[in-house]
Amino acid sequence: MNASSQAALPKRLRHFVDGDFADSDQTFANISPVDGSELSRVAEADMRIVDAAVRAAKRAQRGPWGQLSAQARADWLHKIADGIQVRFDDFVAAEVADTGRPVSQARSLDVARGIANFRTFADLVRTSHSEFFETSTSDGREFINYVTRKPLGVVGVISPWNLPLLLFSWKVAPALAMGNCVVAKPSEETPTSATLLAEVMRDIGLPAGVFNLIHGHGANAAGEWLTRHADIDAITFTGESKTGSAIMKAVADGVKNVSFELGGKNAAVVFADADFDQAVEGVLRSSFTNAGQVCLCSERVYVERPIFERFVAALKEKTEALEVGSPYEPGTTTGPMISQQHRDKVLSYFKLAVAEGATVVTGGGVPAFGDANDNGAFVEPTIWTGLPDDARCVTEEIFGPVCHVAPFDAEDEVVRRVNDSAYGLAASVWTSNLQRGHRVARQIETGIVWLNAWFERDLRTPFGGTKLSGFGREGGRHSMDFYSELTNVCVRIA
Ligand code: NAD
Ligand code: 6OD
Repeated sequence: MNASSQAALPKRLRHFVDGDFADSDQTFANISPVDGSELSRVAEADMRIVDAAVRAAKRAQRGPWGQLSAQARADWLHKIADGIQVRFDDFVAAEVADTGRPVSQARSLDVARGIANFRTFADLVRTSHSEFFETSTSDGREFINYVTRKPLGVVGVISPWNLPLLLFSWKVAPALAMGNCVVAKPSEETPTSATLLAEVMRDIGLPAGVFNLIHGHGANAAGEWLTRHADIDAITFTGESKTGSAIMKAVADGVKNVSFELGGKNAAVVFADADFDQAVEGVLRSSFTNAGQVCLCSERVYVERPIFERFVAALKEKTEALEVGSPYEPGTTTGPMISQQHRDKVLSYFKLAVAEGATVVTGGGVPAFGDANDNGAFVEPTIWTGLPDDARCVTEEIFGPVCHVAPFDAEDEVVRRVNDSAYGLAASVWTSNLQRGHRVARQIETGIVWLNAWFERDLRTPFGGTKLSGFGREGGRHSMDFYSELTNVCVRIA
């Protein structure tokens, strides 16, 4: 894949409402984070478009989609997955162009997971079963109780830029599988793969109104208007914790269902008995995958003191071997920040770390290329040591290719330090002592703990966070629970 693969991507990105593409007079630029060029113009939804999308979704939900059997909905989800598979390379080109991530990552993670999300929820809904109870009373009457699932209605999906198709489809797929219709807004930074998905929906003939796409910004724009729309029955959101808080306020009056996957300040813990090379490789991945722009990335690394110096030296060597640059250059491992604005935020933490007293082990600056990539949003992968636990760089989510490595002396001490965080999304623990691994994992206050692993996903498991990292769980039956209402039917039989 090279820069010319972008040529096949649409230059005007439009909404998809009631089965048709719809434009807006107002547009905004979709800017390449690789070289600052304009990739496309994107329609900016006004209130009228948001309203039309919600009304179309409601009609479809009360009409054809709401009448379909679970089996028929599952068949549609497989058709969507097939449609993505057919245009696999276009989706890869979209993710690479919008985000600058390596092609290999877009292929093996982003687009592969987009397909898997639709197939997994198709199979789950097809094979799902319900609860059933036989009930007898003391005066001899008998009943059966069973539980049936109904769709929520119209679900608003709002997603971020860091794993565009993966996170968008992670919510659209189960919402549709459970019989809801959807109005979905991708991040304004990464609008292309969602537009291709709308093309797939059109091309496979998905009934009009079942899937609606609106483009636009968040606060006081399409995102917020979606959350405030009276006919939206639930909001499922992935993004920053402070946006989650704003959405929670916006939906409060309507008492709408919400599911939130929010920010993190995740820890990696390396015990001295860990397989050293595996732990270094694991922390390299968990800190620098997607240039640190994965909500699960570890920005806090705690290493048991006997191996601390050796670990920092090994991590430094591997970090300096990362190839930062354009995804269109062979060998690139690490792309840019999503935007100049986000790069400014990350660079402000690079400056703050020094002011807070950090030792910069490696990185801390901006790479120079001597070509158009100097207009991109690149930063150097960075490692710090020497900060106190209450430094802002150790407590606040940065969302860039950066980690702070600190020594620890005892198991209970490191558990306390890991848990001393406003966030609770994920952690990874590296040890060859399995008893300790289980013991520590059970004490960590996060939604997921990986033992000798990182970002390995089984889509049937609950995914979500505690504290500022979120509200509710999605994945497997947890998604089925969120995207449906349960009704108990109680039948007198004797
Ligand atoms: P963001 O919160 O700025 O934006 C996410 C989406 O919300 C965008 O589509 C945006 O337009 C919209 N939005 C913004 N303000 C809104 C408002 N007031 N009302 C309605 N919609 C609004 O997040 P981001 O910068 O795109 O993504 C990065 C953040 O997402 C990081 O904090 C990261 O940790 C988090 N994240 C969490 C998970 C998870 O699973 N927990 C996954 C990925 C990213
Ligand atoms: O793997 C997932 O299902 C998921 N929601 C990952 C989130 C990654 C955050 O950037």
